[in-house]
Amino acid sequence: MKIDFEKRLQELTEAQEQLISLPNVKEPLGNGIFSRFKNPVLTAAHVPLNWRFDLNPKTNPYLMERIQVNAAFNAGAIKWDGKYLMVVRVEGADRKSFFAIAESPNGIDNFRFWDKPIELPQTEIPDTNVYDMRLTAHEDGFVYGLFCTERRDPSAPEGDQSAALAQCGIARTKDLITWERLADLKTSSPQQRNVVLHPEFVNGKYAFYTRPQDSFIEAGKGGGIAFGLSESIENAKVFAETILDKKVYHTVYEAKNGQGPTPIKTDKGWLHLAHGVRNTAAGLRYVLYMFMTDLNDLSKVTHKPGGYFIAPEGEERVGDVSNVVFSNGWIADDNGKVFIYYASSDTRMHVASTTIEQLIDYVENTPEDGLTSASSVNQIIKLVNKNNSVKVNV
Ligand code: M1P
Repeated sequence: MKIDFEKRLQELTEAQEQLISLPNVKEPLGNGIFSRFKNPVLTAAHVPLNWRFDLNPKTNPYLMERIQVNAAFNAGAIKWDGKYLMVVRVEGADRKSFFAIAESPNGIDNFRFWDKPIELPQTEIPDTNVYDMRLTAHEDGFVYGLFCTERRDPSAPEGDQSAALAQCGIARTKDLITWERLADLKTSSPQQRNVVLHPEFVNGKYAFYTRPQDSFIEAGKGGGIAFGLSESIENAKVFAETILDKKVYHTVYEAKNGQGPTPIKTDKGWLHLAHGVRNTAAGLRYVLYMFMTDLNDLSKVTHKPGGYFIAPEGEERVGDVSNVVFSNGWIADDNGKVFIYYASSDTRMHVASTTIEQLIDYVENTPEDGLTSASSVNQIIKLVNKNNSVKVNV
């Protein structure tokens, strides 16, 4: 049976155009810290049709998807030539992820992919899978993309086809089109994920946030966000990793945590966004939390609100890996606005907006985790008493 090729192509094109150009709107009210937006900013359905379909009726008479895309998530972000860019983790139906840039004029909707995905050069040992790029515009003049490179564990027995080795891959660019691949980061940890490059030199050295981990999934004894320095970026080595934010019993980061995007410099300190993981009967739950580090001592946490900053909500809770929010990209705009790009359930991208001022207020004035129920009650009673002592007109 023949299909009307032209008609189907037109319908597919119109449906995608409608999705991409849908205006995004802020969710009303919110928590005063940030605002969510109604629509995801990027999904697998945003991926260009000519990456997925053979558009020749002779070789694809049914206009089938020849290359299927499973998800678009965990994007790095940067403002570039006045546009808001995400370097998206696009995952095919074959489970392989790759990087592709999507651009928006306003940061909240109309994200369109560039013509082609990024062609990432390989090291001597090819990557099996790459994901979760963090972008850092470094003061040395390059934009660096640090990402997880995953390969099968060469020491795993033949019967074990899921043992993987995760390490930090490093690439750099000056135009976001041509990327130069550098050697993978060397550390003393058997596995590394969620590694981020600090944007400034520290004592003339490159500074890294790392996440030493014992095995592919478990952070184990190495758990926590660490900080370390490297003389060189071309052959980066961090052998002294100081844990600056560790996992802690009965918190939202008790199982593991990881640095999110590159920290943002403010006059009060460096703002950090990170993810925290805890285990539940329903599996791992990933939330986002924040902290601030000292301007002069980057390994010193000066403020850390208790609990989560963003947790999965509504449809965000469902996807390929449910109950997950993850962020590796945010953009601090010139006017003090901040766009936080976060993925839900390893499936799609969302945006939340706030300001530097609000984030500083949040990290400075939210009570720390008191680590016991009694201390949580105490914090509420203190707030009630404070409120009782002032006359509030509502
Ligand atoms: O599936 C949730 C996340 O799991 C990993 O994060 P972490 O290393 O902290 O466990 C990453 O693979 C990430 O891509 C993924 O979103």
